[in-house]
Amino acid sequence: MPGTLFNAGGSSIGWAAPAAVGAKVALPEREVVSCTGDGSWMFGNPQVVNWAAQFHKAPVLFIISNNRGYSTAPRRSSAPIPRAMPRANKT
Ligand SMILES: Cc1ncc(C[n+]2csc(CCOP(=O)(O)OP(=O)(O)O)c2C)c(N)n1
Ligand SMILES: [Mg+2]
Repeated sequence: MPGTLFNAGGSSIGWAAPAAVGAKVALPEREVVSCTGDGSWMFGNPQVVNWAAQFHKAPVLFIISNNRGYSTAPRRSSAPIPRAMPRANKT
């Protein structure tokens, strides 16, 4: 549905989870779903996000794609130094 899918407008990881709680506080009658990678989830300070969601009574569904690490960033930036790849991505 138009106007119902949002992102940070750039590549700012960590935005999705707190933004989803903010959206739920603003529009409590709507269902809010947040989709992130596991690295992005950790960047969003999950303890604070979960606390804020409870405090404001703003339940949100978090869907986290867990590949046990950063995949996109190291693949691009550390190609010349393969041993710099995070362990979780060496499997
Ligand atoms: C604020 C911010 N810091 C750092 C980056 C660089 N960065 C781009 S993708 C990424 C890793 C994302 O990890 P994850 O969410 O697990 O997704 P995956 O690459 O594993 O699919 C990082 C650190 C960024 N885009 N924004
Ligand atoms: Mg990941």
